[in-house]
Amino acid sequence: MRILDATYLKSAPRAADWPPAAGRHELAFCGRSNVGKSSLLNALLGRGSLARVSQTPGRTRLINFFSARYSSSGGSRGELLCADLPGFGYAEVGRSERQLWRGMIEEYFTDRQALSAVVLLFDARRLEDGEQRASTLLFDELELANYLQSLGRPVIPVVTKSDKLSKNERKPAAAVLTRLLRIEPVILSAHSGEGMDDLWKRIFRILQPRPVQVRGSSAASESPLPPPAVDPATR
Ligand SMILES: Nc1nc2c(ncn2[C@@H]2O[C@H](COP(=O)(O)OP(=O)(O)OP(=O)(O)O)[C@@H](O)[C@H]2O)c(=O)[nH]1
Ligand SMILES: [Mg+2]
Repeated sequence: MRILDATYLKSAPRAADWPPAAGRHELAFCGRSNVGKSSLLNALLGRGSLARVSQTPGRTRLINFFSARYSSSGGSRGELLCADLPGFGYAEVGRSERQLWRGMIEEYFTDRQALSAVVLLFDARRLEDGEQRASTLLFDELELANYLQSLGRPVIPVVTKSDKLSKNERKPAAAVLTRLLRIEPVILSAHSGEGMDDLWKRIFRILQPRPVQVRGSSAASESPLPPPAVDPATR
């Protein structure tokens, strides 16, 4: 899997501002504020500072869209879109802003036709102390996973910041999440690069790659292609 180029497209709050998908699949990166969504996106696309990473939680307030052209290990080329979603659970955010977040995210999850998979991030350290503790600490994430599944959106759970756990702690942490979600997560670290290939494999099990759009061709930019197919087996 090789990323040929990756570009920031725009930041958009509502459907009217979303970039046209033009037949491309879209991946969304979603999770608690500061969990590492933007870092994962950068690591996955191999571009250090494409999405803004911050020490300050709640930095990403809008939906940030990116496009990437890739060449798969089999040699086929394609283009996909990525959406870096604003994080939830940031204590400093007031009620009205939280409602804004909810409206923006619900609209995105229900209406974005191109959305083919949601990469949902879980902080490895919240899984360290067993199932019961994790079910409390990760209540919001687990609710969100249920909500996405009720919409028929395929979820790829990711245990991130794995570098914060010892090697012996990683599998048990992932097993806790598997029991809670009944989906096996990918264990990864945006810092060490662990798990990136596994994540790409999971992504491509869901996406059916599309041929590259020819930039500037009227066929690519004007004809609305059918929405990306979703493999029911992966839901
Ligand atoms: N150790 C470690 N730190 C990470 C990893 N991924 C992200 N971080 C750090 O976590 C902090 C937040 O990272 P971001 O990528 O900005 O997180 P985010 O989820 O996009 O945050 P918001 O946009 O504010 O919701 C930064 O200090 C990152 O360097 C990781 O895999 N390992
Ligand atoms: Mg971010």
